[in-house]
Amino acid sequence: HKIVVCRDLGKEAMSLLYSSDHEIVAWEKDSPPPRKWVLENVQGASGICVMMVDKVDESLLDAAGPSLKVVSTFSVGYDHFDMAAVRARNIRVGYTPNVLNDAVADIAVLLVLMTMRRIGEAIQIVQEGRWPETPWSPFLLTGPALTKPSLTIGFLGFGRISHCTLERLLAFTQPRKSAHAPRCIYTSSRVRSNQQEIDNEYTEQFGIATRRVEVDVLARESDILIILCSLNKDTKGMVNEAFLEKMKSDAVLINVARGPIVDSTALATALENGHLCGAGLDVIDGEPNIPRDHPLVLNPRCVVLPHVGSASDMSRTGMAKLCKQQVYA
Ligand code: 8YV
Repeated sequence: HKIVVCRDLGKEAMSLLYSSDHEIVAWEKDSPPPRKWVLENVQGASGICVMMVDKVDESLLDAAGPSLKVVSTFSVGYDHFDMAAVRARNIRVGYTPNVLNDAVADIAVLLVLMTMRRIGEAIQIVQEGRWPETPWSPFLLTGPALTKPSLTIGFLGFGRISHCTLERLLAFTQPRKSAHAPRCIYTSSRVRSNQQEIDNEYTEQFGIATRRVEVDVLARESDILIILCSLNKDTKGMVNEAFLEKMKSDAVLINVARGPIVDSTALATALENGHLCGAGLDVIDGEPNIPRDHPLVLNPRCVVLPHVGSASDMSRTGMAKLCKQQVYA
């Protein structure tokens, strides 16, 4: 079989690929291949390994032709796939769940801590040499505490990474069994007839009250609101002006999912008007073309990271191996 690999997947995964009997055509660079290269090389391929930035659309599937059996992406998200086109051709999709749960959950917690404790602003004071003229005062750079009694932790989307994030956050909050224990609320696109049963199981699993709520309850009641859902036509722009207006003024908003779920203009306005304590974004609409004068980059209450959620050595190696395995499977 001919297998086209659209990036250097690292030593381990690449040598596994090359040690097979298949014909490997690889763009062995860190930067994405020109679209022209992809369209020319996928012709007659049985499998293709792609990244988040490589669009899997009609043009790619047409260029590959009827030989194509599987497209495997080096990501857990597959919003870069035209799934209707893929399904219509009976092509299998590979992706990389689980291996990145811990790395992304770590970054979610990091952003919670950074935004609640206003670390972005604090770093700026030191880096810009403003410390000497910033007089110490008792409430300089104070923010909400994770030990706040009855803290409400909200998740927009409650899958594997959310579970890992919640588990970590509970190490910072009031004890699970105390009178002021935190609680968890979440939204889910799946409507289940046994919802109560599922929430009881979650409550048992995490040791705190956990229940599914409607989106506006999530916006209104969360002290920490973490976006961890997939990007699709329903979630695109879901965190808009109306959503942000409902949020508590001392809440933090964290996005470790996909940029377009949040309306950046509405978020910048909300932060400027003091509608929110802060925002932590590992992803942002329009990435990577984010100029340094982007209103969210300029806002001291907003921490913007260049999409590094899964960037631990272990998870990226796991993703590379799984991406390769999915093609072969
Ligand atoms: C990757 C991600 O950095 O897995 C995902 O969906 O967003 C990240 O882990 C990116 O997708 C690399 O292709």
